[in-house]
Order: sequence, then C-alpha cells, then structure tokens
Amino acid sequence: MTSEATEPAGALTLHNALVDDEARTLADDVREGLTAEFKELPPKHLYDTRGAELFEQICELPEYYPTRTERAILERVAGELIAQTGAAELVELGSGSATKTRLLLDAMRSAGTLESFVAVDVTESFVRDSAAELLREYPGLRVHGLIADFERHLDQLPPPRGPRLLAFLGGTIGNFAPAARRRFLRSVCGLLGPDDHLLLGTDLVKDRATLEAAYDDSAGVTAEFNRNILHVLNRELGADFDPAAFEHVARFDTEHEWIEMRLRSREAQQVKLAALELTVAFEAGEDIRTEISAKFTRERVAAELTAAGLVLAAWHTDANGWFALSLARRAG
Ligand code: SAH
Ligand code: AVI
Repeated sequence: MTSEATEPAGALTLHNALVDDEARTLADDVREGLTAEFKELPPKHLYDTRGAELFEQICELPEYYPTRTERAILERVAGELIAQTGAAELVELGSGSATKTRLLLDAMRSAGTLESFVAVDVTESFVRDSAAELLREYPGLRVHGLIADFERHLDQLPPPRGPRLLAFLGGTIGNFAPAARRRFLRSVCGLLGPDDHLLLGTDLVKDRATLEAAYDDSAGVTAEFNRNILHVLNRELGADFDPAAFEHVARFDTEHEWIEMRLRSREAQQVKLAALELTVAFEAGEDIRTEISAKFTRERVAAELTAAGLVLAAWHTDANGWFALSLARRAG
C-alpha cells in the first residue's frame, strides 16, 4: 500500500486493489452467469482497454445524450455545488477518463478549497492515464488512483483530506441491479462523514425512442461495445465465441424502467470456455443480458437515498428533464 497520508502536494499515488483477485472474479461471474437458466454477465467486464475506448466513442455519439447533458448541468452548477459543500477532496467512483471531473476541480480551485482528487475505476488504463493528466493540469494537486471494484473495495479509499465530495457520475448507478444498488448506496452512506456529500448522476425516464436510440446507435458503436465482452471472454478464459454470431439488442423495459442490453445468439451453437472446462449451449434466439441501465425519477432517487440513510440536499436537471445531478448527505 502506498503512504498517501504523508505524500506532499503535487504527488501521485496509485494502488491496485484487483491484482490476481480480478481474474478469479471474472471466472466466477462467467461460470455463474452462463450456466444459469437466464444467461447474464456483469457489465463491469465490458470495460477492458478496448471497451473503455469504445465507451469514450459512445459518449461522442449524437444519439447518446447522457454525457453531454450531464456535462451541461455541471457547467451550470459546479460553482454552486462547491459553495454548498465546501469540498476540498473530490473522490470519483467509476471515473473513466475523468473528463467532467475537471468542471468540479476547476470550481474547487476557484473557491480556493482544492486539495486532492481520488480516481476509482476497475479499468487500469483509465486510472493511470487520467491521474497522470490531472497531475499535470492541476499543479499542487494530490492525486490518488485506486484501481478497484467499487462494489467490493471502497474500504481501500485513502483517509479523507478535508470535506469530501464523492461523485458517481454518468448514470453508472443505473447499471446496478436493484439489490446491488441498495447495498452500494448503503456502503457509500457509511463512508460519508458529517461534512461530506455524495454527487449522484442519474439518467431519467423519457420516451422509448430516445432511450433505445441512445443504446442502439446508427454507427454501431454500442453494438461493438456490447460484443466486446465476448472478446474479453475469448482472451481471458480461452473461450471460442464468434462475436458476429450474436446480435446486439437494446430495449426499454417499461415495467422496470431500465434499458436492457443483450447479445442474442443468431443460431443454435455451442461455445467452449477452456479455462473453465465448460461448454455452453445456446438456442437460436437465446439471449445473454450484458447490462441494465436504469432510468429514474426524482421521487425514486429521493426514496432510494432515504432508504440508504441519505437525504437529498439539491436536485439539478436540464431543461428537457433528461438527466439529473443529485446532491445528498447523511441523514440526521
Ligand atoms: N464517470 C464516467 C465514466 C462512466 S463509464 C462518465 O461519466 O463518463 C462507467 C465507468 O465505471 C467505466 O470507467 C468503468 O470502467 C467503471 N466501472 C464499471 N464497473 C465498475 C466497478 N464495479 N468498479 C469500478 N469501476 C467500474
Ligand atoms: C456507464 N453507463 C452509465 C453507460 C449507460 O448508459 O448505462 C454504459 C453504456 N452502455 C451502453 N452505452 C453506454
């Protein structure tokens, strides 16, 4: 472990919480997910280096409104959020390339509170590259990169360096199944001290056509992102998936109010996963669910925060009501 508590200003520390552990998680997740009656893979395995690049491309697509909508909200309210929280440390979970992060860091710098930034992401290249870039761009900033699973390793965050703003942007909270989301929000609540806040980005319920286009773009980038998970399994687990034999499917489920991304087998086929000594049979038309992306309302966000011991302190949205940023703190 690094000694980040004693690091001088302008220093970069990195810690990898995954190491060997991660390969075992992939194997366990895949065995469990592909031998179940309804086949499913956890979305975090979409993000190897190629998956991370494809996600970056998705963020630029005309159909994919969440990134630019959240950025526009942040541009408008970052100063107000920092005035309200007095944050000296920004901790970003699932930070990716940390593009929108700059808006918060700029506001902290203008307010004179900026001390440190902690990036937490499962994709090593994202953490290493963004940490190094931010260190260059913000002289004197302490940067800690934590390569970790935010569902399992939040106990490995460094000690806080002042009032903390814990940001979970992009709508990534929507990628949890409901029970995992509740667990996650409770563990976030446990991390917050009386001076700390959570800043949560959530995509909102809207018309089906807009939602489905965002997850099934005309350039086929999201389809490639989805199929990339099969390339991950081929490489990491010696599997022999033919990604072209699976169709990309993205549908809005109105009952659950979430988008489901699936890979649909075009034909009856068998796939071998050598590292698991496992053969998986697919019927023609059979699906693997690779991601859910839940869409929220203000009432749902407030209720889920309350259930986790948090309280909604501010709600910011765009003029269309397409995306929201919620500021929350511990109740009581
Ligand atoms: N916050 C950025 C990136 C969102 S993409 C934005 O708003 O644009 C989702 C990010 O979460 C990816 O960088 C992915 O690598 C990361 N991620 C997904 N599952 C994760 C997990 N279980 N633990 C840590 N990071 C995860
Ligand atoms: C990271 N997450 C919020 C994205 C989403 O919109 O659910 C992932 C994604 N999947 C397909 N396109 C983008």
